[in-house]
Amino acid sequence: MSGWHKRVESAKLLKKRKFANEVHDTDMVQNRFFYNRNLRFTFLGTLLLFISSCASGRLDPLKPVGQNAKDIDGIMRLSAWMAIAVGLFVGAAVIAVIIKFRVRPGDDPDELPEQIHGNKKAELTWTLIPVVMLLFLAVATIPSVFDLHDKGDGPTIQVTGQQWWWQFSYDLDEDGQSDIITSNEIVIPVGQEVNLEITSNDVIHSFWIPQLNGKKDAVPGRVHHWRISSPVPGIFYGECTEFCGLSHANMQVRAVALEAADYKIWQESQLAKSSIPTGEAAKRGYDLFGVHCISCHVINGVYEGAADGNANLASGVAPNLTHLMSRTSFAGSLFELYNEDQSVNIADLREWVRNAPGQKPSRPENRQGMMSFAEILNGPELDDIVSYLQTLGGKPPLMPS
Ligand code: HEC
Ligand SMILES: [Cu+2]
Repeated sequence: MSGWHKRVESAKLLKKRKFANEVHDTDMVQNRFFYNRNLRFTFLGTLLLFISSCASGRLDPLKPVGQNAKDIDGIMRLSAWMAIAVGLFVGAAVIAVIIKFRVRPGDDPDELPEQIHGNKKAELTWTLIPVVMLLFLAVATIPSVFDLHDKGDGPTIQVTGQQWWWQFSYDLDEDGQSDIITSNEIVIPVGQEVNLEITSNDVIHSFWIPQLNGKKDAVPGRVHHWRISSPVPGIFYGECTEFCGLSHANMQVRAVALEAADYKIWQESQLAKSSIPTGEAAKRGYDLFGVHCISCHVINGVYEGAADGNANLASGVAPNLTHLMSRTSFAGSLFELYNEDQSVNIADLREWVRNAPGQKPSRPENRQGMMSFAEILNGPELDDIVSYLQTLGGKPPLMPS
C-alpha cells in the first residue's frame, strides 16, 4: 500500500470513528476536546510544533536571495519592528497603569479615577502618533510596491499553471512562437531580472518562489507580470499557493539560476530536437510511446501530434518530454528524477508511468492529471518505456544539494 493510500484509509477510519461518537454522544466529544485542559494543550503544542517546522527548510521567505524578495523582506521587517515597538510600549503602559493606580488598603472602593474623556491633548496625542507612524510606513513601502511591477532587463518567460504542474515557455527570437517549452523547473540567468508572464490553462493557481519574490496569481485568460532574479547560481524551491484542486499541495516548482555561460549552454541544448533512439530497449520503448503516450505528450522532432494544447486533458497540455532528463524533478517537482548518487531514480519514474494517479492524487477520469497504465502495460513494456525516457535530453545543469 502506498503512503497516499495509507493516509486515505486512516482518514476514512477516523471519519467512521468520529461519526460513531457523534451519533452516540455529541456533547461528550465536544466536551472532551474543548474543555479538557490536557487535550487542549496537547493540541496547541502539536500545532506550535507544526508551525515551527515551517520555519526551516526549502520554502523560507525569511532567507531572501533575489532583490524582490529582499525588498519584501525589508518592508516586512520594518512593519514588524514598528508593530513590536508599539506592542511593547502599550504592554508596558498597561502594566505600569495597573501597578500605579491599583486599589491600596485604605482607598475608598467607590472613588472613581480622574475622568479624561474629551481631553484634547490626550486625544490628539494618541491620534497623531499612529498617523505619523502610518505615514512613515507608507513613504517607506509604497515605492517598493510599485517597483515590484517594473519590467526587468532579463529575458521574458511565459509561466503557465496547470493541474498540477507549471509549464515554462521561452520565446527566444520574439516571433510569438515558443522555442523552448519545459516544466517544473524555470531556468534563469544569474544577475538578471527575468520577466514572467504568468497565466493559467485551467483554474487559478499562484506562483511563489519565496526566496526570489512574493506570490503572483495565475488566472485563466489574464497575463500577470512578475519578476524574479538571483544574484547567485542555485536551485530555489516554490509551491503553488492558490488552492487549485486535488493535488494542489503536490504542485511544486523550482527555479534554477545559472551563470550566463551555463545559461547559454542550457538554452542551446534545449533547442535540440529529439530523434529515434538506437538502443534496442529504448527503440521498443519509443514505439510503445507512440501507441500510448502521444495523445498527451509532445517530444519535439518525433512526436508532435499533441502540440498546441490538443492533449487529451482538461487543460489541453501535458509536460513536453523532449528534454525530460535535463530536469532534476518530475510531476510538479513532487519526485526527484535523480538519486543522491546522481543515478536516475528509475524506481519512482517507472512507478509514475505504471500508475501516476497512485503516486499523485488526480482525476484522470475527469481529464485532470495523467492516466494509469497499470492495466495496460506489462512489466517488460514499462522497462522499455523507462529506457526510452532516459534518452530524452542531457543531464541537469545543476543538481539539488
Ligand atoms: C491522458 C494524458 C496523458 C497520457 C496518455 C500520458 N500522460 Fe504522462 N503526463 C500527463 C500529465 C497531465 C502529466 C503531468 C502530471 C502532473 O505533474 O501532475 C504527465 C506527466 C508525465 C511525466 C513527468 C513529466 C514532467 O516533466 O513532470 C512523464 C515522464 C510522463 N508523463 C510519461 C508518460 C508516458 C511514458 C506515457 C505513456 C505510457 C504517458 N505519460 C501518457 C498526461 C498524460
Ligand atoms: Cu496550483
